[in-house]
Formats: sequence, C-alpha cells, structure tokens
Amino acid sequence: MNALLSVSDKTGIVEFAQTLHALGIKLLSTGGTARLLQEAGLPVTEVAEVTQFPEMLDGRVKTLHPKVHGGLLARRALPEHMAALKEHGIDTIDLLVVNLYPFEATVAKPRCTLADAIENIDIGGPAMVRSAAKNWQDVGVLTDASQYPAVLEELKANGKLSDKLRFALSVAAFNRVAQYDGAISDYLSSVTFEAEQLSETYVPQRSLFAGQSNGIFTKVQDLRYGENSHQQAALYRDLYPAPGSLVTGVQLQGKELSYNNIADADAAWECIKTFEAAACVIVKHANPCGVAVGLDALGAYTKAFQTDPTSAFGGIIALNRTLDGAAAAQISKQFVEVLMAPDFSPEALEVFKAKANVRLLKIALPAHGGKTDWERGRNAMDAKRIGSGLLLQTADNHEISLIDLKVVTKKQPTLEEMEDLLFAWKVAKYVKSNAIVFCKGGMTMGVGAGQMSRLDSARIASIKAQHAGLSLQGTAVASDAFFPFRDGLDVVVDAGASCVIQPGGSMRDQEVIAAADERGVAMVFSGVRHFRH
Ligand code: 93A
Repeated sequence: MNALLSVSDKTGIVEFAQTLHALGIKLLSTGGTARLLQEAGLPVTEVAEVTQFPEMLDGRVKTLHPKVHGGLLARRALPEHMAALKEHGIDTIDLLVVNLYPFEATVAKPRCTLADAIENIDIGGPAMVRSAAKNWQDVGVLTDASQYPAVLEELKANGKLSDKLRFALSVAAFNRVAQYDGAISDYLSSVTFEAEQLSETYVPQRSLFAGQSNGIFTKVQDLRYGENSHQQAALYRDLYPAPGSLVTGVQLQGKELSYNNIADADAAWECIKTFEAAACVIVKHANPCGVAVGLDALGAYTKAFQTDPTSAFGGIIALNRTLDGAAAAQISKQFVEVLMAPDFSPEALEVFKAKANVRLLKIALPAHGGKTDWERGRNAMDAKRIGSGLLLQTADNHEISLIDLKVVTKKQPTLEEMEDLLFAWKVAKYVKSNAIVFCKGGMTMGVGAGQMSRLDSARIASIKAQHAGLSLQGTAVASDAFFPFRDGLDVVVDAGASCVIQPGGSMRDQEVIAAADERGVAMVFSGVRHFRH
C-alpha cells in the first residue's frame, strides 16, 4: 500500500507516519512534510522523485502531475485502468493525507496583504483531495488530524479501510474543499478592487457585506431536534469564533444541549458579557426574566431571581464570576436547565454532582478593553432568515455612557437614578421589542417583553412586579423605543416609576415630555433605539 502525505498543519503527522511505516505502508511526501519525516528517521520517497519533476514556481507546482493523479484516480477494479497505469509506470496511491494551506487563518489576521492571501490559496492540495475523494472505493483520504486515530485503528485491525470509513472520509473531504473554496470566495468578494492592490504590501479594504457563503461556518454537531421535535437541527460556529462567545465554551456536565437551550444560553451570555460588576442574567424563552448586579455571584443571583421567581423556573442562568459553593447551593434550590460561568469552584461542582442533568458550561469572558468587535467577543454581523432570503445587518453593538444622555424634563434624575437608568437601558437592549424594563438598586423589578403594543409591555411589566411582590415605587424605567403617545408613560408612572430613559424622536416628544413634567418625573433621551425582534 502507498500513502502520500502532504500537510501544512503538521500536528501528529510524524506519529501517524510512524505507525503507517510499522504497518508496512510505503510513504510518499512533498518537500516540507518529507523533510520532517526524514528527520524522524522514516524512509520517505519525495513526490519529485516519483514525477521526475522538481517542485517548481516556489512550490506552486508540486503534485500536479499524472503520476500523482493517475495513482489516485485509477479504478482498481477496471483492467483497462490498471493497464494504463502499468503502461505509464504509475503506482497506485491508496491513502492520501492532505491538509491545505492555511488560507482561513491567514485572512483572519488583521493586517493580511492581498498578496499573502493569494499565496495561501492551495491548488495542488484540493486537486489531490478531490481525486482521492472521487475514487473513494479505492482510496482513503484524510483532510484533518482528528481523523488519524480512526484510520489507524482500522488499518491495524484489518490491514485496510472499510467501505464505510472511506465513504465517510470522502464526504468529509468534499465538505472541507467546499468550505475552503467558500472562504476564498468570501474573502475575494469582500475586496474592492483598487490599483494599489498590485503592490505586494497592499492591505485591501474589505466590505462587511460582500461574500457571506457557508464558507465562514463550520459544523459543530447535529442536534437531537430543532425548536420543536419534528424539526431537524444542527449547530454551526464561525471558523474563527470570537473569544468569549458561547461556542467557545466547554460543557462540564449535564444532558446534551438542545436547540432551545443553545439559543437561550446565547441570549443570556451575550447580555452578561456587557457587565463589568458581578452580575447574573436569567433567561426564559430568549428574554431576560431577571438581571442584577451584586457584590458577588450569590448576591447577583439572589437579586436576579427575585425579579420573577415563577419564570426563573427551568431558566438558563449566566454569571460573569466564578460560581462558588455558596452561589451553587442557592441556585441548586431552583430548577435550572443551563448554568454558565467563566469558572466553577470545586465546591460548586460538588453541589451539582448530585444534579447530573444540569448542564454546566464553562466559558471564558472576553477581555475588557479589546479594540475590535472580535476582541471584545462581539459579532460584527447579524442574520435573520426570511422566506427565500436572508436579512443581514451589522450587529447592535451600540453602548451609551452618561455623556450621551440628555435630560429633557424639569426634574433632573439623581445620581442613583442615573445609575438605575443606565442599568435598565443595558438590560432593555436584550429584551424583545416592545421592551419595558423597571429597575432599582441594580436589579430588574419588572420586565415586559415582546408585545405588539408598548402600552401592553408597560402593563405586563408592572403586573409581573406585583406578582413577585416587588414595589415599583421610585423605579427607573427603560423603553427600547420612543413612547408614541403619553399613555405608556402614564402607565409606568402610575406603577411608581420616578424616572424614564427612552430614545426620543417621536412626533409627539413634546406631548410626552409635558406629561413627564406634569407627573413630576425625570426623563432622559438616549438618542438610540434598541429594537430586537
Ligand atoms: O502550491 S500548491 O497549490 N501546488 C501543489 O502542487 C501542491 N501539492 C501539495 N500546494 C500544494 N500542496 C500543499 O502543500 C498541500 O495541500 C499541503 O498543504 C502543503 C504541504 O507542503 P510541504 O509538504 O512542502 O510542507
């Protein structure tokens, strides 16, 4: 049996080749890979020796040769194919191990030049992978180091690969090539052509919206089902996920995550990432039903839970501090589906050992102070599927600070009220529209989400507070979009609010400001809307 090894990522290749050699398989290889194997003392034949052609054009032409592709493509069962090989002195290649030039990693670097990107487009590698994958009945093709163990296991056991494994490898190979070409097409489509690009050092301007093929995603796993049990589903992640995003997390225990678990966990995690102080977010059906900051994990959780203990049942909980024993003991008293934190203390893990179904996810938080969206763990783009189409937009990454706020009423908010307003505004961004959020003392006191009328959201938020036994006297209220009429404002003031934050910008702003003055409450305009649908 002959194996051709040609890899850019050389992880595990020496050990893999050593086992192939021990199994009596003959090794062929390209320049860099051959050198590495020779250094490890393995007998290797260079492809250049087989083709009787040196690697040329800076390695652009190494394996593009009939002696390679004939050996990969010949059908062993067809006498005329085998006769042709014999006539031209070509040996079969029965195992192909290739991973491609690192195009995706190269263009992910912020200062990548166009020349560098283009040099990293692999031609010979995908050509060989396609030849081998097409001829899957006769050739095993490996495109990733993660496949080495399964292949070695079968070779050791049976001296050859099963049809099932060769077919699976072929499918994986075509997936890899499709993904690779997708990444190249995405990258090149995003470049706007300018004359300077002819220079070797040119770093192209890239449009966010050009090229969004599936090349930018990689499959993580199939899910048991989708939003409902009759729907099929799978999880994909960005090829280069931002640090601190949900998909970089590790599950420490618990049942397999479901589609809804992942969607809700993401909503909770995206919200918790925006807090620097110890905070807790509890999510149900994609909306926060309790958010709070506190002195520590326990303090934040206790407050967040108080907002709406009924809805918190079976909720998804995110913390931005290590989950310690005390917080774990408290949380374990409620039914929780998923619990996320940057770390878990041994005591906390001990508490949840007894609750084996609870899914614990350990996710590193992005570093505060990162410059780019990516470094700060935020998506640049947001997508929504519509019938036969896709809506794309840049993500809602807008954040406000005190200086952005404009007080529009006679009454000024106190410092404490200002803090509550900013907190409420932060939370409202993660509540589905129409969002009305009552807050006080760094915790949500009533959340009205996803109603078709702002008035109903305001009513629901205050009813929920009543049910939870919370008083809304002196609360701060955030409204994700402007009040179109004064009625919504009247509802929140009737409920006890003393100050309000909203974008402003309605035709009837003056009417709403006059109402706030009349009711003696403070109102600030943020100047930005946070619709979330
Ligand atoms: O420049 S290429 O597109 N031309 C080729 O003929 C060719 N053959 C293999 N790139 C080619 N390769 C790639 O070289 C492989 O896909 C692999 O990524 C890499 C391994 O080179 P080396 O063994 O010299 O490190």
